[in-house]
Amino acid sequence: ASKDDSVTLLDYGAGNVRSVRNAIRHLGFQIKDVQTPKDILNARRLIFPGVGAFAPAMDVLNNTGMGEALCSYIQNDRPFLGICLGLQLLFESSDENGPVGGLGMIPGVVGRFDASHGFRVPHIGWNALQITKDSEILDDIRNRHVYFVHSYRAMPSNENKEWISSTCNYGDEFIASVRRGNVHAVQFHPEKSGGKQGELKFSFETLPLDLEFFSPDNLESLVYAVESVIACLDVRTNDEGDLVVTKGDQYDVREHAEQSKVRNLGKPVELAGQYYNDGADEVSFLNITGFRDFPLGDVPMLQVLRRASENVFVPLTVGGGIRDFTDSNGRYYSSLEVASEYFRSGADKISIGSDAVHAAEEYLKTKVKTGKSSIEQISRVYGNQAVVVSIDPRRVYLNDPSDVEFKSIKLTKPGKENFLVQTEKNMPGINARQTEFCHNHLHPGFSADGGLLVINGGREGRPIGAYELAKAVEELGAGEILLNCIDCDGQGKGFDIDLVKMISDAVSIPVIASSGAGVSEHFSDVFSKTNASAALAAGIFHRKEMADIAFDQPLELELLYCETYNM
Ligand code: 1PR
Repeated sequence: ASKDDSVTLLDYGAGNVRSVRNAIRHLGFQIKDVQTPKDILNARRLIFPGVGAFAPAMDVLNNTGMGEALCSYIQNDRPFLGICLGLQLLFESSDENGPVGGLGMIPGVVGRFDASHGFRVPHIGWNALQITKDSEILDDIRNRHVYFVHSYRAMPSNENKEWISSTCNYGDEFIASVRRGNVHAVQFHPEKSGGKQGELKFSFETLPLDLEFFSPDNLESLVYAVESVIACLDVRTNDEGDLVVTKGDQYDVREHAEQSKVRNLGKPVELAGQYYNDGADEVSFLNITGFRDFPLGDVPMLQVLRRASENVFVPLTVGGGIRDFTDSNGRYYSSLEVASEYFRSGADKISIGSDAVHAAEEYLKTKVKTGKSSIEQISRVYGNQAVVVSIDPRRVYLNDPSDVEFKSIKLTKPGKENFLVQTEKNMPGINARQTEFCHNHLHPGFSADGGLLVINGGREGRPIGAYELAKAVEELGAGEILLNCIDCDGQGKGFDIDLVKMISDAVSIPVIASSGAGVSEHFSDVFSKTNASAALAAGIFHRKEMADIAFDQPLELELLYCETYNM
């Protein structure tokens, strides 16, 4: 493609189109933004990376006249690529907060995945396609997996079969891509399907342009796991005022020597790029002091995201400080506004920690969904799949499970090494009442994992169990749970299998196991013994061990993929 070729992008401002922008620019194309419906009609080729939920997207298309322009553009068989919601909107209607009418170009209703098949909803992660029709854009995808993130899907039927170019199986067989003439749309994210399989060449001649988003040179890497390995960067401002990647031991990020300085492991953008190149399936940034600083005031964090998304072509999650906030001038920001800024800066998903605990406590107390919590507000606009809840549980040992009202579990490996009772000394900020609680209930057999949830980076304990919290946030609309474990964090001794099992069995949304990875077996262990969908690690990456182990041992994980996926 020649450099003066341009691509028109329909970005209605609802979310992260940055990754698509970056991928297009990466190829040397210029982007023209749609400002008016006329720009659609005049486009030489149009990309529509629909983001967010169906109803708000249709509202924008209807209210601006862009929907009408889009229909006539497509009816005239002009070069078009829809991505994700950009595919779904072509159908007649969607059940997402609906029924809501769509553009009506393709017969069919977009419905929610049926969780009763035992598959977790949303469908987040890598999957293979069954290609049913020749389509240049799929040429390079034939033998590899691509990245999906969605709760709703369109199903093949007699009425729409002439459109379908590939399907995918996730409990149901659903439409992965459509093609008619010059009109293409895909449910997966080509711009996020890089990573350890090598880069994805997304040939798109009819546009006509060659979207070589990525170029695969290592076919060996096609053998890989459906479970994702996520590299996590805990980010905070150090005492000198620089935004640095840090990493704690059981959430304590200060050096023990060197006058208690915040550990500085490097620059966030550089490290994210490095972990992407090493083959991470996803990258997460957690702004660990976001609870006390206003994240929109934290411009460097937004810049980190913007810059990271220029070179990282796998999903990016960002967390820290997502809550309603009033700044020093009295200006009120809703959690939705805070999240929107993160999405605009390059996040594909946002992660809520402390505020989710408050929302769950309120919900468990009143049993009323007010629609006002951050989880509800953000998932309504951006979809459940964009909302991760990060849980920070700390073990509490019990004499008897009936000592607490929370669900507790019997440890599979009780023993001396498990008596990691936190005291105020090694866990600053846990208040006296809770410390006493731990001592009084110390017993070898039982652990109420997450009997106390902590918020504000471990500085405040809350009396709610990890199990109760997970169930509540699922009901409120979270699409994924990031399950940390303070006791295991930074220890390198393996994930808390008992905890991960309890939570991943309790909910039907995907659970990311986090904290404790030290060697590659820890990943296969957590995938084989629990229903975790992904595993997140930090220290192992920082110690530069990861590139040599988990990513380069796909075969072991492939077996797990067969076992767990072909249920
Ligand atoms: O509460 O919405 O502002 O979000 C704050 C976020 O920051 C939460 O997701 C919370 O988990 C996180 N956080 C707060 N304080 C710390 C800390 O370390 N002092 N870090 C912290 C959480 C946990 C994982 C870590 C894994 C894997 N870090 O992200 O990376 O435990 O580590 P490992 O593989 O080295 O064992 P809010």
